[in-house]
Amino acid sequence: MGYLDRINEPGDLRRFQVSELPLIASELREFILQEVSRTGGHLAPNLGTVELTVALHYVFKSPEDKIIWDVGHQAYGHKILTGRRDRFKTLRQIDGLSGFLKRSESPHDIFEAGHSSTSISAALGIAYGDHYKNGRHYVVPVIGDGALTAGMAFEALNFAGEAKSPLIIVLNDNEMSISPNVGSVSNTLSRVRSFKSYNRLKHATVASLSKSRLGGVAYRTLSKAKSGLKELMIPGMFFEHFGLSYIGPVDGHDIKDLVSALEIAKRMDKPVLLHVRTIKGKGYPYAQLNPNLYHGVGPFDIKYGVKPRETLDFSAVFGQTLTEMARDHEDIFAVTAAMCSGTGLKSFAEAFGDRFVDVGIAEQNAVTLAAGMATGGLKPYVTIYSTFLQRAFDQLIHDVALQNLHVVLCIHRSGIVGEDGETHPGIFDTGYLNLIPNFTVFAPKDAAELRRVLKESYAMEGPVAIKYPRGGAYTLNEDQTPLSEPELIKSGDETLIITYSRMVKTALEAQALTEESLGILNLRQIKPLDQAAVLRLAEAYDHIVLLEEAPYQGGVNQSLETLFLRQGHHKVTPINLPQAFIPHGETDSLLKRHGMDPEGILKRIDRERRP
Ligand SMILES: Cc1ncc(C[n+]2csc(CCOP(=O)(O)OP(=O)(O)O)c2C)c(N)n1
Repeated sequence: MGYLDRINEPGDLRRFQVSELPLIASELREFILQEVSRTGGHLAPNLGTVELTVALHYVFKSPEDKIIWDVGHQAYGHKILTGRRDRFKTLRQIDGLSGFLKRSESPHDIFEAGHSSTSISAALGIAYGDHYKNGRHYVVPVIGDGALTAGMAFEALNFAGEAKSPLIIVLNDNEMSISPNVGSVSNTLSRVRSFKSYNRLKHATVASLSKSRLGGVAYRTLSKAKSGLKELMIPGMFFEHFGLSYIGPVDGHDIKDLVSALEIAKRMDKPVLLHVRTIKGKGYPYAQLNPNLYHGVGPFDIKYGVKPRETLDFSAVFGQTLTEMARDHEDIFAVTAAMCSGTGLKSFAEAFGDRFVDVGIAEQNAVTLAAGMATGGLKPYVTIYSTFLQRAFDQLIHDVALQNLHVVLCIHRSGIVGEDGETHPGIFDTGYLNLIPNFTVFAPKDAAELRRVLKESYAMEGPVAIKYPRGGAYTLNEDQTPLSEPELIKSGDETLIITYSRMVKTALEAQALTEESLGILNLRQIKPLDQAAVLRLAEAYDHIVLLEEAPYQGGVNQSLETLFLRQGHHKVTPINLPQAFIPHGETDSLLKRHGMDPEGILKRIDRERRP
């Protein structure tokens, strides 16, 4: 019987000696590697936090003490140690365990996330609640150096000195976001890490202080030393200015040191930041060598590692096209918020390093920075996943649209995204972009149309958004009709399906399954909609099916249904996603669940037609 078989909740872990913890960590690492190789998921972040997870659950009594994982993509070890080992094989599958924290899964999942940099704010709120109820529990946000680049994290740090209950911020510093981390905070952390002699001293101090009952007091005295000495002794002055006592850097793979450092942090009487150095991908050589590639993976063979992707996805088509365009136009800039490879910009970054800007996990900064570029006559292409663009809603309105600036938003992973689940679907972008004046919004049907829209976007005016889904790219046809007009892909008898983006392909697949001839209209420019053209093209049909991979509220279907109902001579059937959070699972299964697969669409048409 292995160690993990004997740990069904964190209390079981605390029955072991500290000297046994490395063995538990090693079993946990192997378990994560085996399971993720079968299910896919976030690998490198989880391999890097194994020892930290064991130490945290050893020192703190969850769930009374609150461990709050930022993003939650590194919390697989936490899931396994908190009673979910048996269900781990269902990770990220439909109706299985979520890849992130879920309050409904376990009382140990204190706060849900998926988007980064929320943990310190949430911890402060939780500490308020604890204090109000006269609790004295530890509140422990665990945040990565990447997540620390976001405005939200800084807003919370600015307030952290006010924490009411004992707050211990654990900084999991692996020098990586998904790509190498960027910016001044990252540079500051490198300087802190490079205090070699200090590290040894501090190392010894942490170890020896932890052995003595007076350790906490002695440490406090050390940290209250006069400022010159303090600068020398405490490289984490940066955090001290935020009213936090700094401990570190501590080797995040040495469990004994971690336990000692956490114990010291517990004894301090003010908010603490514990700086832990970890190695992303630790223990699996492929992942350790290429943590970027192994950040999130599909199923793979442990022996050979992840296979390079053979097919192009829409993000790659975007990246290739923008790189080509940048050769011809020297004013094109690409702006990303920590998602260089995810948004297909790797070759752009290599070819045009001086026109590639990665601002870190800072979507608001990315959008407003692009707005600034546009005022100076540059042509910024801001590339962001749909779900993360939600962070920059006000910047879209206030900084881009209000000034009618020519910023081109390239919105990746629009629509259902699959295994990442409720925090990640890009299903709200049609609704929120529809609300904003001045924006022209395109949702191309395929790779060729994406290329065309990108190329034509260069000469457009005002704010432009182009959105495309996650997954393999394909081309349905090459057409040259003006982009601002809807494209009649095929005419039919009674029923016309009006749709956009990847649902055009789904409509064509539905057509292939039926004898009846369906009309299919590709909207592609979904804002402003050419309503007169839509009405004209729909005139000959009795039944209009509006097919949209987004909720009805605020979507294209809502405005089109109103338009058709006002005309009064059509039967209209809108097919939409529900106004709900879409759980995790494989994309096609989720679309099917919501009747947005070819068979589901035909069934719906049939049902609506029955008298
Ligand atoms: C608001 C937001 N933007 C982008 C992402 C995508 N993302 C997920 S994890 C990650 C890197 C986080 O880096 P860090 O906090 O250092 O954790 P690590 O993965 O290195 O353990 C990014 C950019 C996100 N989750 N949330």
